[in-house]
Amino acid sequence: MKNIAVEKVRTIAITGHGGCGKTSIIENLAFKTGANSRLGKVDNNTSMCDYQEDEKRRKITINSKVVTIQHNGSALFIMDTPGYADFFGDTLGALRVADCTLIVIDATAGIQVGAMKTWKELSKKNRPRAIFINKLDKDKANLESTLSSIKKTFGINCVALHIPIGDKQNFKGIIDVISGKGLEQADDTLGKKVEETKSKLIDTIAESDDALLEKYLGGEELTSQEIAQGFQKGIASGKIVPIFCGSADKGIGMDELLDAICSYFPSPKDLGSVIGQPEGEKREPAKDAPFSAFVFKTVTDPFIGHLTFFRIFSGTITTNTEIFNSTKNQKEKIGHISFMCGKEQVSTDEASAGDIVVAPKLKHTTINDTFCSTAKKIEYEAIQYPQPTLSFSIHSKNKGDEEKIATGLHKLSDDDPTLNIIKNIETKEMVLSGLGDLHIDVMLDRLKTKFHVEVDIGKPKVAYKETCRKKAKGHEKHKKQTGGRGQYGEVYLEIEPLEHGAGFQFVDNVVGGVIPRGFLPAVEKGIRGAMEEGIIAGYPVVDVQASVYDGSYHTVDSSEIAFKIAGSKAFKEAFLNANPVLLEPIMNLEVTVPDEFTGTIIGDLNGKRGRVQGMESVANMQVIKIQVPISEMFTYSNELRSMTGGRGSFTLDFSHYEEVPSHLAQKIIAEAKAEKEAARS
Ligand SMILES: Nc1nc2c(ncn2[C@@H]2O[C@H](COP(=O)(O)OP(=O)(O)OP(=O)(O)O)[C@@H](O)[C@H]2O)c(=O)[nH]1
Ligand SMILES: [Mg+2]
Repeated sequence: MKNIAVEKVRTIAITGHGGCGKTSIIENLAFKTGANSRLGKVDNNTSMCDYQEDEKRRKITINSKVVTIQHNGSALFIMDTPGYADFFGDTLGALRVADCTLIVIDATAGIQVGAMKTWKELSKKNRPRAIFINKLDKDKANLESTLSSIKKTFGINCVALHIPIGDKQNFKGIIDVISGKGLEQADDTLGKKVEETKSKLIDTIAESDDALLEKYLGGEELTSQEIAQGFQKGIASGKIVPIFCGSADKGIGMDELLDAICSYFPSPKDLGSVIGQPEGEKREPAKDAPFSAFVFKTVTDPFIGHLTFFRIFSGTITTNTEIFNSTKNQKEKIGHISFMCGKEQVSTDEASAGDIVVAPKLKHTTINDTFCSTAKKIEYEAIQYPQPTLSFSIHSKNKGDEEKIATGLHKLSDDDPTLNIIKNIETKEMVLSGLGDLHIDVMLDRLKTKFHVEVDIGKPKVAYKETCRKKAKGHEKHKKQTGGRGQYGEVYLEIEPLEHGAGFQFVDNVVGGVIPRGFLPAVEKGIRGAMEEGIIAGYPVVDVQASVYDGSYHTVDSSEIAFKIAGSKAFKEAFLNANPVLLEPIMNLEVTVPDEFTGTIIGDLNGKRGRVQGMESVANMQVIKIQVPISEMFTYSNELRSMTGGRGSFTLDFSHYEEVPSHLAQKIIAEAKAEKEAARS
């Protein structure tokens, strides 16, 4: 940001389980710093973040938002993220560009799946994070048990910086153990607690830095400057995770959180140079470095048009400049740039390292693209989005709307990589896949309100996948002579299984020019087409390698289409011989029920092929953690309601793919065949 040094920029994602209070916290921060003139509330639809009609109606965050705040000479780019697993795609985008993530935990519910998920994601690369324990004003709030489960689950390097004065209805303030702010309100007992917490914090700070530890063990006291610097360094390196607390509803702990963000959260400078591709390329987070940025979000809206959100990693950009999209290998003209504040855009003529900005009407850019200067190219690592797990067939309510539906859904999926639309060539059916039924429901709602078309949805379908378990060979000679020019292409190939998640690899093992190089892309296209359509049950094929090792061509009759067909058929033959299997999505299910229902719930889930992973008791409730195939879960909300008289709740979250037991696979394959036959007749 102009006139603000990179050292004073903070880019923060706020994450956590659905309903823990993320949006409410941001509303407080925006109000306290004057970014919003009034205090927005989710409950009465005045939130600046949850501004979309469906967010107001459902009272949840569906898409991430950026709120740009200035406070005491610092620039804060705060990202609100959705807590529901169904919208995790947008959360991943925010995590990718945040320098630090604040994970919010509801003190009445403890650590829930939403918090766990972000933690795991950030742990992969030891990224900086902090924790905020919210809702301390509520009767059921339990700070002590929340703190101990944080230490048990996340580790002892999670240390409290803030401790509350009073609790529940009497919760009235916060003490900052480093600065001692708020201490004047503490009685003796609380004063002792502050001392203990401070000493634990200093122990952790000392342990995170060799030089400090040496001094500390030598019996010397650390100076306040050493404590502050050690704390900041420890957070930046992921060695220390500070814990804050408060109540977004009562506005307690918010000023202290703001101050801590500015004082201790890492700036882009603290995290050092940003690594990209080709190997060895990196950029310094400085305003005068070559420009580079990463696109983590796009929004297409009939009212605001098309906006591209990007985080600048290095350099400075001004309006009306040409930049280079290194992922697409295309130039882009940046006309306007703005900072975002909920839905409001605040134009700027300049933005620089650390900033998150938007640009309208870009022609070639999509999510996951890198921008850089034309003179110095770099490409940053893409966000790995989860695969959709739940699919529905959809049909137009009004005849003739099919084209409009396809266009609308494609536009929605451009902004949401976890939404997939496939038209099944065999059955002519359109299949929409997403991360859960809420995701699909919201998207179909948007199709209606934004694109004015309605669809009927069929039965839920599991997003099965096909793969193979052994090597096998396939051959096809495609030869046709129908009048004039004929068609000729012959392909020999061998397929073999790849590790889970590897996707597809095409290998060219052709020697002696038996298939001219120019025809190999057509062979690959044919194989990819066959994989997309599926072979044993119409589900996409994954994790295989196909190597073409022989074939033949004809100087006159060979064409791309002939090789495409030969490639597709040879692949199908090989796949059928390679011990094909079906894979199904397995979900992490967490069911929270009063103690007395535990036996019933576990019994029921055993019958659903569930595998218990663990149990935890929170107050008088049991949290049962279990892995279960998604195909068993479609009617679970109704079942749980009737088993517990409405006293149970659950969350469902994708875990991994696993092979479908063969007796069930046979049934699925037979059903797919019958469906195909029915579509043909
Ligand atoms: N009593 C109390 N209620 C709170 C507090 N913070 C949030 N709430 C309420 O909890 C509900 C959820 O708050 P949100 O801010 O929408 O939570 P969120 O984490 O943004 O939810 P999602 O975006 O849907 O994941 C709302 O009814 C809030 O008023 C708090 O500190 N105390
Ligand atoms: Mg929210």
